[in-house]
Amino acid sequence: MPAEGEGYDVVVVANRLAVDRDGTDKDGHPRWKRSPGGLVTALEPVMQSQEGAWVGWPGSPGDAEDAVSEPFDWGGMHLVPVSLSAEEVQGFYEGFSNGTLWPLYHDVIVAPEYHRQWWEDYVAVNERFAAAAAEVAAEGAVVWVQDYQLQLVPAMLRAARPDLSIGFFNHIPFPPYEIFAQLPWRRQVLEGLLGADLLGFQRPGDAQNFLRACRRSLQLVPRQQAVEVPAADGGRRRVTARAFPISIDAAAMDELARSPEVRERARQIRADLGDPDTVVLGVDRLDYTKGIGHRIKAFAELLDDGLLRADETILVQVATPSRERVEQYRLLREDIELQVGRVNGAHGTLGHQVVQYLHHSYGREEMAALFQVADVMLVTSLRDGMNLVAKEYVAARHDERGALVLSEFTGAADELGQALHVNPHDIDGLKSAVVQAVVMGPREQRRRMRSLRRRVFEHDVQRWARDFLAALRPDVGADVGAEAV
Ligand code: ADQ
Repeated sequence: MPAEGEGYDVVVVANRLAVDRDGTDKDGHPRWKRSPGGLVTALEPVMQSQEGAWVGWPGSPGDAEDAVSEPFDWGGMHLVPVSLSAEEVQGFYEGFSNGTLWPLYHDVIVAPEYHRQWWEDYVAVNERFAAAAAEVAAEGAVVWVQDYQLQLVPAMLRAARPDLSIGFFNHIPFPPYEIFAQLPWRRQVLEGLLGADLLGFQRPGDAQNFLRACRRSLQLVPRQQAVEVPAADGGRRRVTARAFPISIDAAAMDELARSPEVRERARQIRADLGDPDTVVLGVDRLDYTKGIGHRIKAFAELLDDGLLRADETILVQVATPSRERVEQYRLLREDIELQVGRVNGAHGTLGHQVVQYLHHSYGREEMAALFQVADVMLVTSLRDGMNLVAKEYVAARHDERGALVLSEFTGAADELGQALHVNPHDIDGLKSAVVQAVVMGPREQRRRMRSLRRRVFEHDVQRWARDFLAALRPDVGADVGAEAV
């Protein structure tokens, strides 16, 4: 524990640091830029208004030549890098996190692999994150642990520092017990999570799945969204599990989308696409959970059936490169690229590709422009904790136009009732929804979009952080409120 009066009052522990490496300055020192994504946006104000520290992996192996291992201050935050060796990146990150837990927690869309060495790396790396957090947290601090890579950290941290208030948020689904039960280390994972005071999930169903797993595996009886576990002082401790659906910085997306530069860029993109009648858009990390293949299949069949015309319609599919060293992701990329090639081979003409496939990452401005070009936004995940793309699309549509087709297997579907909900496995149903979206008139678009926008603006990421922290520790939560209003 730090000496009295020292240490940080709020500590975030996440797989990745809040910054990404941005080369080296002229003196050979590492340069950093803020990581994209909502988590940093949501938590930065809390970190700056309190004494805040962020513990995370800087993104390259600790034995790499340009590895960073010393804590440093950046943008009003204290950043604490956790080093991973190349073997640990393989066993903990690519292996147990992305080869075991990710598919297990996403309805076993591909088969999870269970390897004891991966598990050992997961334990060892979780211990390192917990030790780093224990070292920087002030007496009685709030520590907020993020996501499935770090499920053992809450209990490890509590053992070292019983004085802390510990929260945990799971960004991905928590599976039904019948699936979770496959995990050879299911008890250890549940016990790891139960080290927290408050566990946040995306949907109420995820919290219920977790509480059911506690009952089935640990014989703990849930009452009022909580279970009681033995405490270090010999008494009992309550652990609450509730839904806190994550969101986006809606005001920032709205402002960006309204800017003259982004509007101009949207006009230019539409012109570059040949000014088609209908632009259909998909934006995803290239991941097998996102149902990209299902969506391309439905689109291709609509062209085959003559229900969509190749000279009037374009599908733009942006697929961000992701986890490229994991075998399943390499296979997926090959599948999708083959499928795109087939559709373009069958329906393209000289100078016109009916599917525009982009395997790139883009800046925020380009994304905002793309959202404004999209008459129809397709989100067809087979399983998705939340899906922020759906919310970003809505926030970008200040013109109240466009139609959102949204898989019922996303967390976002619980909130976005006025989207066109689909079961992506039902290709005929998906095709009908795409046609309905393409022909939807402006009045209906406006009616639906208004309701969607209301939801996203009232439940933004600032509110998410405030609600979670207020439930964990009202004194800290109140402070977030002050920043966000
Ligand atoms: P992801 O699976 O990564 O997140 P998602 O919620 O859609 O999924 O977030 C992706 C983010 O990356 C969005 O902000 C999106 O705009 C951005 N993005 C995607 N492709 C991009 C590209 N080509 N260029 C630039 N940006 C791009 C996990 C869970 C989700 C959960 C989030 C947050 O799987 O279910 O919603 O965490 O909790």
